[in-house]
Amino acid sequence: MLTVPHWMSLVNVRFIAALSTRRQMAHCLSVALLLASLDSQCTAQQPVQGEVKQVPLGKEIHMEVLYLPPGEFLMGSTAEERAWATGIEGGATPGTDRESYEGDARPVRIKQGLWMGRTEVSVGQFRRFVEETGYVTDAEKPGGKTQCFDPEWTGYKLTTSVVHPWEPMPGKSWKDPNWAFPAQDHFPVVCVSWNDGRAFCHWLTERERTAGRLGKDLEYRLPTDAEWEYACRGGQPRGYFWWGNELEDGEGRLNISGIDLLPDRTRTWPLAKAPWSDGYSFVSPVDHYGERGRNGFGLADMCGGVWEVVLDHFDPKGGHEEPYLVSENRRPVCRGGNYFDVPGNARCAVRLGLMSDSYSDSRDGFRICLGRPITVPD
Ligand SMILES: [Ca+2]
Repeated sequence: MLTVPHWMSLVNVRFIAALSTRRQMAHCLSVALLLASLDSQCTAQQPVQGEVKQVPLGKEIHMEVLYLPPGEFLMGSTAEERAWATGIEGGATPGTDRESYEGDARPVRIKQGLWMGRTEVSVGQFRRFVEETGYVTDAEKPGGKTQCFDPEWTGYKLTTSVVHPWEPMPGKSWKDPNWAFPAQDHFPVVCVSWNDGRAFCHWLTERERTAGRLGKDLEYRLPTDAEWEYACRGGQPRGYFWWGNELEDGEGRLNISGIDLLPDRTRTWPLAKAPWSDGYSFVSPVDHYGERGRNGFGLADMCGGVWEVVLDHFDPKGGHEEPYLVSENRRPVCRGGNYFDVPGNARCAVRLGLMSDSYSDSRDGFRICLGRPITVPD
């Protein structure tokens, strides 16, 4: 006797009963079995949370992306969290608009699963892109500049004026971000703009399609503002950080402004800071903190490390569920805080707008994702 697939119980029984011949009945059942078999194949191919895909970039350099299922989270922050950010532990400057850019916590749905880069794109990975394409970043173009640390900086003089240590510099780039130490392949790439990040993603998409490993239903791109925050929270609906609200529990998990001496100096970053050493005053290698530095989705350095430029443009009222892309006054959003930031500025909800699509900085890098294609206006 033929076993009727489970889903057949959903089929209109009267329709089956009304079939006039055994032949029609047999045809109906064979179609049903074919559909059931296709369905089970789809189920077998459906990735599961945390599944890892290794993406070869050539010359034995790889990139890891992890699968994030669809889900819902609370995007933004509460008044209580924003007060913490500018308080004694958070250390962010009070009285600015900055925290308001997060918007009040509201439910946001990620409707389609996506694959997210385990780490920020590294110098070694970005080098593969430049080697294959000859790409010239915005900072390297004629007249280009990138914001770098000024080695002459003597620290804030808070009673007289605030002089920041970051200066637009010509002749500096991802190849030489003006560190006081040599750039290394396992550091996150910095001094790259939104344009540069998108160019990397375009290259990777074309490379994977040419190799026959990628169809038209997905593309490598920058994550959207909402996808980034969903990824950062690592499956927790909300919290100041992906591990929760306790700053102390962040020890050994991330690189922010801690009690690390600046190279060749007897001082640390000034102002409020994490009360422990994270081992680095500037960038640390990607995924340096191992399992303890990975969130519930297995993603490393979501908070701290370097700012991550995302696909959306900046709306000061808060991030959007669907990509927010404009044609004029384009200011890409960056997320997650950086090695120089105080804890209050490296929370999951923090978002800032960069000056332009071509702006770059030695505190800013990017992370890629593999997700549904999104059209960006010129
Ligand atoms: Ca980061």
